[in-house]
Amino acid sequence: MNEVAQVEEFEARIRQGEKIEPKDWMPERYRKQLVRMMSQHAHSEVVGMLPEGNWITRAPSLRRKMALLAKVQDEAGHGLYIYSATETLGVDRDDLVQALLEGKAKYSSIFNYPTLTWADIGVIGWFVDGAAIVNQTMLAKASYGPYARAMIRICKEENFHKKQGYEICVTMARGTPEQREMLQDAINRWWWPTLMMFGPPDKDSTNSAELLRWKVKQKSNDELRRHFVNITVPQVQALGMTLPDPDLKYDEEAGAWRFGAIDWDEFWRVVRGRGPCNRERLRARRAAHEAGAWVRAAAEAYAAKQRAKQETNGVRAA
Ligand code: BYC
Repeated sequence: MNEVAQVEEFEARIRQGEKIEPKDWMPERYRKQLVRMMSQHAHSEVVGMLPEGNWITRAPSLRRKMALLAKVQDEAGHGLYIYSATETLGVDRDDLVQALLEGKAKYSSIFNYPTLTWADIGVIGWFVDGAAIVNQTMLAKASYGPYARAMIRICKEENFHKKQGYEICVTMARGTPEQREMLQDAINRWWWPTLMMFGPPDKDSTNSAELLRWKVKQKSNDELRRHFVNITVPQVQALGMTLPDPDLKYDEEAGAWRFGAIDWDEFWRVVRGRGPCNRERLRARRAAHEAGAWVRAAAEAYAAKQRAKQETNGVRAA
C-alpha cells in the first residue's frame, strides 16, 4: 500500500471512532504530535507536584496532610502512566526527562505560580484539577488508545483531588473573616492563570486543527475554557466569593457566562520561561532528579542481576 492509501485508511479508522494502537500504522506527524503533547502532559504532572508538595509539612491538620500527601503521590503516578504511554510511540523516557531538565521541554504554565497560603492548596484542587478534569475527560476519548486509557484512570483520581480542594475552600469560606480573606485572595490570584491552562485562543492555536482532525482533541481550547467557566462560576457563588473579572456576566439568551479579556502576554511570558517560578521549579526538579540517582542505579542493578540469573538458568536448562 502506498503512503497516500495508508493515510486514507488511517483517517477513515479515526472517523469511525476506532482507537489507534502502538503497533498500528500511523502518519509520522500523528506520532510526533502525540509525543509532543503527551510528554508535555507527563512533565506537567511531575512538575505539578512541586507547588503543592511545598505545603505538605505545613498542612493544618493530620487529616489535611494525609489527603494532600495522597494527592501529590497521585500526580507522580499520573506522570508515570503518561511517560509509559508516550514510550509506546518509540521514544525513550530518559530522553524526555533530559529535555525537561535542560529546560527544552514545555510543561503547563500553571505550575510556574507560587503557593503563598494554605488557601492556595484548596484553590488549586478546585480550579486547577477542575480544569484538568474538563480537559482530560475529553482526552479520555482521544484516538490514541494508550493515552485515552491513561486518562480514564487519571480522571477518577482527579475527581478526588477536586473534592479535597473544594472541601478546603468550603471550610475556609465558613471560617473567620481572615480565612475568607485568604480564600478570596487565592481565588483572585489563580483565576486567570487557570483560564490560561487551556492554551492560547483558537485563532493562535497552531496545533489544534491537526489534533482535532485526528481526534486527539475533540474540543478546541476556547470551547473547553468556556465550559470550565460555566461550571465554575456557580461554585464560586455558592461559597459567597467573587471572581476578579469586572466583565463577567451571564448571557441569558446563550445560557452561558461571558468573561473578560485574558492577558495573553502574561501567558506567553510564562510559557517562554519568564513566569514567577519557572527557574525555581526547574531547580527543584533537577535537585530531585540528582537526589534520586541512587534509586535508578539500584533498580538498574537489580534488573541486571535478574537478567543474569535468567540467562544462567537458561544455560543450565539447555
Ligand atoms: N502551558 O497549539 P496549542 C494537572 C503551548 S497537569 C504551557 O493550542 P495544543 C495537574 C503548546 O504546547 C495537566 N504551554 O497547543 C498536575 C504549543 O507549543 P508547542 C496538564 C502551553 O497542544 C498536578 C503552543 O503553546 N494538562 O492537571 O493544541 C497537580 C501553542 O498551543 C500551554 C495537559 O498537559 C500551557 N497551558 O493545546 C494538579 C493536557 N497551552 O508544543 C493538576 C494535555 C499551550 O507547539 N495537553 N501551550 O511548542 C493539552 O490538552 C494541550 O496540549 C493544550 C495545548 C490544551 C495544553
